[in-house]
Amino acid sequence: MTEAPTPYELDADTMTGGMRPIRQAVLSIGSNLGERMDRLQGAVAALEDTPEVTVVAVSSVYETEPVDAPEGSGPFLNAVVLIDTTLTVHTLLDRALAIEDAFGRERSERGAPRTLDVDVIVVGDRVAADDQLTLPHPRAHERAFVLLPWLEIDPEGEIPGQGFVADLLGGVDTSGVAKRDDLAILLS
Ligand code: PH2
Ligand code: MG
Ligand code: MG
Repeated sequence: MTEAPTPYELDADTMTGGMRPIRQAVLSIGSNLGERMDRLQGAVAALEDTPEVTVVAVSSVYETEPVDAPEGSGPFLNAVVLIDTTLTVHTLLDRALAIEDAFGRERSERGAPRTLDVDVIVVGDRVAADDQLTLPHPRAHERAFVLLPWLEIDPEGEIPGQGFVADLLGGVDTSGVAKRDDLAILLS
């Protein structure tokens, strides 16, 4: 006999109205073109202004060597932002892309220098794959420029299917990631 589906298992991305639970999400922000620090600060301010998003913590700013980027790409400034949100993953992604657009990102070849990149890394324990969005982010677990800032603000951080951030960091090269103590993203 098959079991009856439990009526208590809710899907946070398809349920309607004010019923959606608050989930914690992790965003990676980066810039390697123009006024890099202004872009990161602007991105965080825009997140703070987003309905149904509460910015919980922002990491230090890290200067990072480009990974998987075209020859001659300049260094990035990267940071990680923790948010609480009731948005669906697709609305959150739309918001991330709108923030990129607001800061003048031009969409060209993959890996090309970007004024601002806002990547959704994890949303709660959501695992998803469709044309627009793969969760967790498929490369985050091997990227020191994501893991190191993330660990700083979320020591218990975990990537569903991959493991704890603290453990994953043991398997990646962190030599290209340096904290910039002279820079800071401010919360309003
Ligand atoms: N983003 C990429 C590709 N390479 N390298 C660093 N250091 N930081 C980034 O944010 C980054 C990258 C694609 O989004
Ligand atoms: Mg990216
Ligand atoms: Mg991106």
